[in-house]
Amino acid sequence: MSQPHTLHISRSTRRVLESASRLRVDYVEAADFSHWLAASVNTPLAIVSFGAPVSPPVSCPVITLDLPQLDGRSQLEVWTSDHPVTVHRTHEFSAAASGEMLAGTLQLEEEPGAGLQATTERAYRRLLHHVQELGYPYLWRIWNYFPRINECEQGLERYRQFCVGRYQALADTLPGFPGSLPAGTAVGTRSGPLQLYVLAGTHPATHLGNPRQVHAYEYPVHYGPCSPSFARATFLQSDIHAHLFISGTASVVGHESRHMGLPETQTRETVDNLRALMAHADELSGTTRNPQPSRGRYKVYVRQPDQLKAIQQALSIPLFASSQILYLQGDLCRQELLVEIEGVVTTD
Ligand code: 3EB
Repeated sequence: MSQPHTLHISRSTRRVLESASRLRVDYVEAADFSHWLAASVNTPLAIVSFGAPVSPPVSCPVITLDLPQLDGRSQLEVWTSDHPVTVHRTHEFSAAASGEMLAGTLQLEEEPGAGLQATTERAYRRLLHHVQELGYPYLWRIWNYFPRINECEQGLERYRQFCVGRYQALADTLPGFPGSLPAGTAVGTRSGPLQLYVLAGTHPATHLGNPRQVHAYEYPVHYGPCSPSFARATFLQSDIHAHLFISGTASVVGHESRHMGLPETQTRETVDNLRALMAHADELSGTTRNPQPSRGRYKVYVRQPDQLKAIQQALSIPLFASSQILYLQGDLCRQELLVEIEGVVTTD
């Protein structure tokens, strides 16, 4: 008799047979969340709340940010997967893994006298340790939040201290730095600890620059002793869908802030930056986008609530016609910046 037949499936074939898990992000009215969840075929990976309570309680990471929503609504940002989700938790780190992706959050209180630089370095070292240990070493997208971002402490602005701590941890622990840095956001909250939120994967994604801007990780030293460690966008493609994660984008051309004191003009400059970034991503991925991007979910951070109307006015354009926009009050990393826009554009 012949040996029992064993079917060997190559790794590349298996990748096609076992389709990738589908990542989704939705903005859901907090009051409708129970109904929405009951009707959804997907499982939550992470929920970001801007002050609204999350009911029913979920086992996945919940990140509560003190960034008031400005348009009178109370929405949750809900990340889901269509594959089974496994939750991991230690006292400081909480994560949900699904197939080849993981959503994780790490929060650290600033101990009196420690300094934001040291707190940030510690937070990033631990974050990297956890995602590497769980088998998700590739960073796809990172959000950073902490209070009093423009205040000076121990002779250095807190945002710049944050940049030094982040740089020191990542330059030391992230293979391929700075080319492997993902899309990022750093925004000032009204209160709270240092809060990091990350999407990471078992395989790398593609990180992009913006043709209208200098890489943030190559900013001149004038902006702080260590440059900001993030890419302008990250492109993630699987056999079933593609996401473009767009970093916090502001009225910065080259490396200089433009249009001091003019919220509407800053918004238009920001939109020009977004268009350049999306065109660049299309070029690299070889797709031609329809005049309307497929499905956009944008968060707009507004420094001064009384400038909301002017900013909304500037965003009433066809580019956002098939998108959802969440307006949040947050402080931005340069004193003169009045608005910053980040987003996820998804093509199925
Ligand atoms: C800029 O272009 C605006 O330090 O992680 C945007 C997004 C900005 C992320 C960060 C900073 C960060 O430099 C500021």
